[in-house]
Amino acid sequence: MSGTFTVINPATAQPIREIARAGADEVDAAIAAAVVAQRGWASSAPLTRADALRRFARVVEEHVEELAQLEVLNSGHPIGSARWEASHVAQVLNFYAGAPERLSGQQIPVAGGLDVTFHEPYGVVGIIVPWNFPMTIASWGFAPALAAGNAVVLKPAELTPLTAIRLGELALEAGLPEGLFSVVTGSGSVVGQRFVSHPDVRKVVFTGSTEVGVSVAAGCAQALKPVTLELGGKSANIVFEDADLERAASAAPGAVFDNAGQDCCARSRILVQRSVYDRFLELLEPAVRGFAVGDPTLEGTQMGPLISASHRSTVAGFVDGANVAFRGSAPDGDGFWFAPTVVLAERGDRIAREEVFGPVVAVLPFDDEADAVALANDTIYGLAGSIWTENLGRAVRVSRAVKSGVLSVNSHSSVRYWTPFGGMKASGLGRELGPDAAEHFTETKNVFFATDD
Ligand code: TXE
Repeated sequence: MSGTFTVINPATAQPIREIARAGADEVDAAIAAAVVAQRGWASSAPLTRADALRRFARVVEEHVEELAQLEVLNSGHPIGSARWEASHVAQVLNFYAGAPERLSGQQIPVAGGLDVTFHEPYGVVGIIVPWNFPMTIASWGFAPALAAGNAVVLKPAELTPLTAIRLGELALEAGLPEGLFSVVTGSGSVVGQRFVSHPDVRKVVFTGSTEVGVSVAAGCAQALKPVTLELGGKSANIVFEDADLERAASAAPGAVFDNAGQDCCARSRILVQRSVYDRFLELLEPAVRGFAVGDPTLEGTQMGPLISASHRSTVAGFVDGANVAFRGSAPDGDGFWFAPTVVLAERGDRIAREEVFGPVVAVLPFDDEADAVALANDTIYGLAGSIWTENLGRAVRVSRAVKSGVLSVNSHSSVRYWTPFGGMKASGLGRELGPDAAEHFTETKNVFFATDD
């Protein structure tokens, strides 16, 4: 071990626990154990793997409240959101528990024999997770990876390791073989990098900043190892003049302030057609002021604190000098609080282009449909987005024209575990979740059996 690090409750700024900082030797030991466990796991019957994942899902279900309380403590997520997240992990496990028996190959017509394909697991998969949704993002990787016959080594973010550690313990309680799913705590530059460089880790899944994602991808390229990247976003919430403005305005705060804006899918740019711009802002203001920010342990809380003091300074830096239209409220006690903030922005402003990852939204006017599409696409990112209109043809045209991986019309939904999720452009590579995710953790093997004597 290379010492420990302290985990802090972001709502109180108080230390919670010391966590071991793994060195390269511990990472290598976890990978070696994973190699051994994976052989047995991959050769077990599909039903055996399915049953094991269903048991894991059941054990997680039985611990939803405990996991949720841990997430409130470690990440400051409101208790209602944290319960949803813990239940979501169980649902993701249940969904991919159906995969082992469904990973069918093909039989392809050939002359002189029989040609079949197999979906072979990679072996050991390394999953690197950020601090914003510690449990859910981890499960999007480990559930389909395990279902496809891989072993998993998981690295949580230093700021938020507690639920991942607990999930590792619950996997063992559920009867998953020792070493099959290991949680290794420590720094990105040691543990995460070792996943990238270790020859026995055959695929890497990374969620985090675009900058680190690019370096992880470069390392994986050196080792010729596939990588899935879920990176940043600057998603547009496009409100046309023919939209139901009341609904659009009342839904807008949740779409950006949920998880205090620390959400890769946050609709952090609201683009409003100029003819309804003033009216929309009038409707938005009470919705923002009414957003319940406070103690995350309380049932009615909609938004908790930011994750750390240093992240709060970064977020505050975006608002310095910006044209703030109005703000919601936040507690002033200890903890990394930041009030929801609405900024009137110009195209080209830093606040309109860069990911803030905090409860700050930039509102910009647009002229017509073509202008809305151009403005929505005027970003290096392409993760999510929403389109508010009562015109069906426009909804179809604009949703095809916006270059984002996950769009929603007259709603802000982004994540359903049974539909694909992921970004275009600088928002990432590859897709998670949905019907094909387990297959993404396999390589196709083609075998020709000669039948002619
Ligand atoms: O991310 P990092 P951070 C954005 C967001 C946020 C900023 C920084 O704007 O403010 O990134 O967040 C591990 N090799 N997003 O610092 O550094 C690290 O330990 C391998 C957006 O948390 O990218 C952690 O487990 N791994 C994003 C994970 O990578 C490394 C979500 C993410 O850390 C590593 C998170 C390395 N060299 C942040 N360096 C979104 N949009 O969802 C670090 N890590």
